[in-house]
Amino acid sequence: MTAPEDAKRIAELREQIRRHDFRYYVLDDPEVSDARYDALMAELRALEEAHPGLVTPDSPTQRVGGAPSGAFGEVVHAVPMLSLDNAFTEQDVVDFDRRVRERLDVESVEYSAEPKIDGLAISLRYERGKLVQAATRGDGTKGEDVTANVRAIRSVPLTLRGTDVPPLLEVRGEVYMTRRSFEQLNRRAGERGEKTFVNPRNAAAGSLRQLDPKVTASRALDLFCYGVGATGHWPVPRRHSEVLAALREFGLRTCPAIEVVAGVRGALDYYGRIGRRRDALGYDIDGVVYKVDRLDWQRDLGFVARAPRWAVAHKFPAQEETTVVRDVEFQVGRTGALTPVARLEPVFVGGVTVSNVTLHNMDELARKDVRIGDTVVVRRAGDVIPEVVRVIPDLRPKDARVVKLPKQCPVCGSHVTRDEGEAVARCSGGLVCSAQRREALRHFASRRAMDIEGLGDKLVEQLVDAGRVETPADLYSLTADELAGLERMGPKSAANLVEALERSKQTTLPRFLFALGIRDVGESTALALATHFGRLEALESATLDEVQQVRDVGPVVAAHVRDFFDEPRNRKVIAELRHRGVSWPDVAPTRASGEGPLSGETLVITGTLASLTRDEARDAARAAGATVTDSVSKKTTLLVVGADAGSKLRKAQELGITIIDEDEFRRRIGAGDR
Ligand code: I6G
Repeated sequence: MTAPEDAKRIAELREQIRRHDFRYYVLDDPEVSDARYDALMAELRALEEAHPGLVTPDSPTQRVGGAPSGAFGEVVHAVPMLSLDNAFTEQDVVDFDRRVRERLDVESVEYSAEPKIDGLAISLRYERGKLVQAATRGDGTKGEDVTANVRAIRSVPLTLRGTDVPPLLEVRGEVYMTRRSFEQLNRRAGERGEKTFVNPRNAAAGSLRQLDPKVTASRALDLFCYGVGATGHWPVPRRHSEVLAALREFGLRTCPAIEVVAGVRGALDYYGRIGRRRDALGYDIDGVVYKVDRLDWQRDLGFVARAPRWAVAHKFPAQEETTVVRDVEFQVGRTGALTPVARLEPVFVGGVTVSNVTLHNMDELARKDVRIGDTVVVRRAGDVIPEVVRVIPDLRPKDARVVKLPKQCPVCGSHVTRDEGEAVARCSGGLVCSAQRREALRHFASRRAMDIEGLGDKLVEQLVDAGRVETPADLYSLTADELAGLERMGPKSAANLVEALERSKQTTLPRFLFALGIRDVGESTALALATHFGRLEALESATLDEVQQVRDVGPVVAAHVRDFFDEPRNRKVIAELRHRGVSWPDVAPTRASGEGPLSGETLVITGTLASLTRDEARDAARAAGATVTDSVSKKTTLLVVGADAGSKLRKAQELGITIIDEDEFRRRIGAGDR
């Protein structure tokens, strides 16, 4: 090609690449594959190498350029970068809205609502559509010049889109790292023995403040824009939401979750919705921001000190806090497993007060190196159980105590064993140990097991401590009179409990097997055992080899099952339970024939089931003889539908396939009602 043709092609390629960047980063709707995009970039690079005179700083090939700088220069913001007032409660937001309406003397206000990204505030300066400077917030008046590094962020356009770009535009936004990129970065750092980052925000900050832009380029940073600073002669739209729409047209990325909401009700509703989606967003947010949408009203409201009167940040409860470990104690579980539990100085985190946190087992405790007296970071995200994220070594007192595994069970004094290579230590006391008895009884009574309504943890504790109940069979000899004599028990609740005990006697074989609390026999294994053998007697007399024939039962679980039934005390308890009237209908066994209640069915499961995970349901269906597949086709004979089912349900309806709900599915596999 001649030079003029090359110049034309270079311009075309740059234009195409910018368009693809826009579609990918701003619209989230790419038009071409990654491979096609890479090919366009490679072609542009080759042409620019052939014609170095045609290279321009805003070419997509020039994101990472120049040698590492020694330091960051200082930038004075043309318009200061303000801070936001915080609201921590609904009442704070109600008060904010009332102040806004009173000052404006209006009935109701529309707010632009958006997630508050947990990243770093940044200001980008575009002159005649070209990115000329990027600066951190700093103290709000002066920040650091991070232009070279911000150019390396792929979602930041080096040139604004369109023919009508303003001569000057300062854009404000938040640089952040997605959780996925953060995890990848930390995994790689861990593999290389390098220091890892504490959270995505720190990783983003560390990456942006790299002296070598090549390092920043390798760190998958992102940007969401949330407003403007200096705007020169740009005819600024009339509403904040329109400003954001205009920024998107210029090729700048804004958060897709932004909405305009009506009044304080709309704002609080938005807060609730975003809060529920928080974990699914893929990036960390620490609240939502409400801004008066009309810009003339924003001007009327003005500022107090360094914060606008027209905006507020409604914060979520912090998900991480620091506190002190007062002690570490060991709890004994149903199977005798000793679990170290940290007793904490109570701390309010993720919306609740946390005073105890499990440390899982000795390996986990050693990995985190938690000692008594340590200051630790505790995290509680959403409904996830709280955890100790890490110790803060600098705050470790000199007399911090290392936690040792006790030699004796803290409850019954039996010796503690820990097998080679096992993380879990166990009390060897079996049902002699009242903690194991208590846990075994709690499990027996639980909803998914015998479902004895009203037999709560406290009551079990009282009955065990009083020596009244030693085995599950003893529960069925309790009378309303003696129950009514217990603490916090009236005659009515005592009568209700006796009734619940009576009701629980009619059960199913899978529930009964699950309730026995055999080590490693969860709900799905119990179901598989029940459908394989059909009758309890068949399982009781099965050899180790025969138990291993059950789908998904390996040698370890089979040995636990065998050990359980070989123990005379366990057989005695089972006999007593049956003697007291616990019974179930037999299940058609799949063992002999390979046949089961679902033999011949080709089954698909869709949506969320309430009582079984997807894997458990698949295992159970297979154990009942079905062939389980992922997608609905003409071969499918049965569709099991849970909550929020989508296209599979529609397709099955179109094909006229039999559709059953979870309860019917449970009935067909012999698992009984939920
Ligand atoms: O720090 C901020 C984060 C997010 C903001 C902000 C924002 O809007 C979504 N908006 C303003 C006006 C300010 N700081 C000053």
